[in-house]
Amino acid sequence: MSTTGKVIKCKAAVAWAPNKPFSIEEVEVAPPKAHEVRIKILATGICRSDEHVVSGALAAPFPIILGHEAAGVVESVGEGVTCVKPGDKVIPLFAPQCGVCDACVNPRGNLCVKTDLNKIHGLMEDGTTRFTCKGKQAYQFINTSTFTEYTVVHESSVVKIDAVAPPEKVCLIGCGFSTGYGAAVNTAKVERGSTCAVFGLGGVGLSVVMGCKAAGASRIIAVDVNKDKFAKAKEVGATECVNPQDFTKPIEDVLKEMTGGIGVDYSFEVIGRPETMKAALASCHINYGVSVIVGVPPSASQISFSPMLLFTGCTWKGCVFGGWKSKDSVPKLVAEYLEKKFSLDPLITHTLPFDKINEGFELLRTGKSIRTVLLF
Ligand code: PAD
Ligand code: ZN
Ligand code: ZN
Repeated sequence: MSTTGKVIKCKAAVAWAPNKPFSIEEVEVAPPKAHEVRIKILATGICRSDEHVVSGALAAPFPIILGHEAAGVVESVGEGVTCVKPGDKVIPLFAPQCGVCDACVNPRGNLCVKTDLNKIHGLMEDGTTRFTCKGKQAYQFINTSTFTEYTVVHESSVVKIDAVAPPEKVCLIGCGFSTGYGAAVNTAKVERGSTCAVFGLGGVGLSVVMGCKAAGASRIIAVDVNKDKFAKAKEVGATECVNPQDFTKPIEDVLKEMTGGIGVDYSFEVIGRPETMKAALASCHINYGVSVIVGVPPSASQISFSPMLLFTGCTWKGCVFGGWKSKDSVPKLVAEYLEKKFSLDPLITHTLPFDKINEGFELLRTGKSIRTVLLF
């Protein structure tokens, strides 16, 4: 029996309030309106950005259906949608690509105006959402919402991928892998023979390490307070691992010493803390160092730092989704994965049924997982 045009009742993990476990609830998912697409989610990863909303670090409205790193199949499309059709295998795009705004037409840009990342409002373009739970509207999350059996996204936030791609792996191309890898190859433009430092060795940080390695960096110094992350970091390309807690002096001084007093060519903050953002900047070569903020800053945070660091020539920048134009790049990254140009296996430490989502978040909070993939 076709579900096209009808409300679908299905299971979703609803976050009712900050710092509370997810509740698996029956939700009603409305049919897609014009230029929208309803997707059956097949697999979704758990990313620290979801946890930032649960912990309250990243401000968002509640109740909300989180999740943004997924792969699925198109169930139905609204009027006017031509980019995908029912049955297509797809990846939802938390960084949309409308194709016509300033950032989309500029080759240097990728932060489309349709993004919901600046100040998360959790609504579709008409000011409503497609989710109802217990008679209440549940908010959507950064143009995606994937902790649900079905979701609805705008057509600028979905792209078709190769039908043979395994959803339980390529879901990571929807966020963690692409974000980290792209931060190295697109945003920093790491050069062959260079020295890099990567702060934070979660799924995103390890993907930065992979990007630095692919770009030909000769030294990749991996920094984390959890030494259990070091073996995996070395497996994917780190040449040295450092735990800041093993030193009394600041980590930037440790990194300067390790590089003969000059600092690294490229540094990446992949944690989401103002203090480590400053330390990553201060670890760079004072003249031509480039430091990239990848970790999501807490909504209320501010940074004070010596402008001398920028005056002497350092570059401090950030990137969303690794600087990739999402619609153009995600199908290509999936194709490269299928051609075995990179592996996602080292990033996936746990696979759980969707119902065990709270267990998956606990693995992230306790530092035991890199990526947990939830299967429906
Ligand atoms: P994760 O929690 O799996 O990894 C973070 C790592 O940082 C862990 O291994 C921690 O042990 C380590 N860490 C924590 N505190 C420190 C410290 N003081 N010094 C050194 N290491 C420390 O997260 P993730 O890999 O899923 O995400 C990393 C960040 O990237 C997070 O802030 C997330 O929100 C952000 C992100 N940004 C984008 C984007 O588009 N910019 C996309 C996806 C994720
Ligand atoms: Zn993410
Ligand atoms: Zn755009």
